[in-house]
Amino acid sequence: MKIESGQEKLLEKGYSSLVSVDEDGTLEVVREWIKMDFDPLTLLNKLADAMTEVGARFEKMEYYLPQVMIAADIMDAASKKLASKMSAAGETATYTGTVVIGTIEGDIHDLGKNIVAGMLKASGFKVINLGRDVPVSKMVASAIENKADIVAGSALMTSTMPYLGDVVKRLHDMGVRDQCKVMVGGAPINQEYADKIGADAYAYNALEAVEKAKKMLLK
Ligand code: B12
Repeated sequence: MKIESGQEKLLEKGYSSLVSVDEDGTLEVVREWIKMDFDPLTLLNKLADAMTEVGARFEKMEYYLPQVMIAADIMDAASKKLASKMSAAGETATYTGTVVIGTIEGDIHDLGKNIVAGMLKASGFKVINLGRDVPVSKMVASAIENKADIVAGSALMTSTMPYLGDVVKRLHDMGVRDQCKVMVGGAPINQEYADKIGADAYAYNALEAVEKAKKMLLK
């Protein structure tokens, strides 16, 4: 997709505002973006990159936890505003399939998962977002109840990532493993881990999640 220079400037401003934990600056960019009728996914993706940078600075001990929490709140507010624009886009996109998505039990990190959910919705998927700290049993029950094509699980902690494997096991145990695909993601997950637990797909970010979800359902 070609990005015009006006968009590029706004994208950079949005990125630097969120990285500097500047609420007013970030939300002003979001308002301007919506007013200009630019594609909400493009800004959301850029803000996701900014949030990843905030995370990296926290890990390098350049930022303290309160700064991360404020940045997370700003990201949340921005996502909600952009999501309302995306719902409109989702209504006009062709139906692609049903996805049940959640952050797995024990884990409350939901910013990335919500971005993935928003992008899937805007791309035509019916998305059932179960929220965060979702028990394995609930993920599977919801997938069966909604005849989901894909169960998508997010984990941000090494302590919670094994529960994604439990989702695959439970689908097996209930005799429904062949009825839906399992897609996993989150910062500690990689392709190797996804293969190890028997997931059908891993995606590094939300854009890739949409691509892989579409590809899986074409097979
Ligand atoms: C923001 C944040 C928080 C926020 C969460 C706010 C929220 N509503 O989500 C708050 C401050 C509340 C928080 C709390 C905690 N946190 Co925290 N947090 C982070 C931080 C800094 C950034 C995470 C984030 O939002 N990134 C930005 C988003 C956009 O990226 P993302 O989540 O990775 O998502 C992208 C991809 O991964 C992918 N993706 C994500 N999900 C999915 C799902 C699917 C299906 C697919 C395909 C793709 C996909 O697409 C997304 C968009 O591109 C990370 C550090 C880091 N570098 O990740 C630590 C981090 C994850 N937290 C950590 C910890 C330990 C905690 C706490 C236990 C801290 C504490 N002592 O209280 C608690 C968690 C309590 C719990 N039970 O969950 C550790 C985990 C360590 C580990 N290896 O297990 C990290 C790595 C920080 C660290 N180095 O210590 N945290």
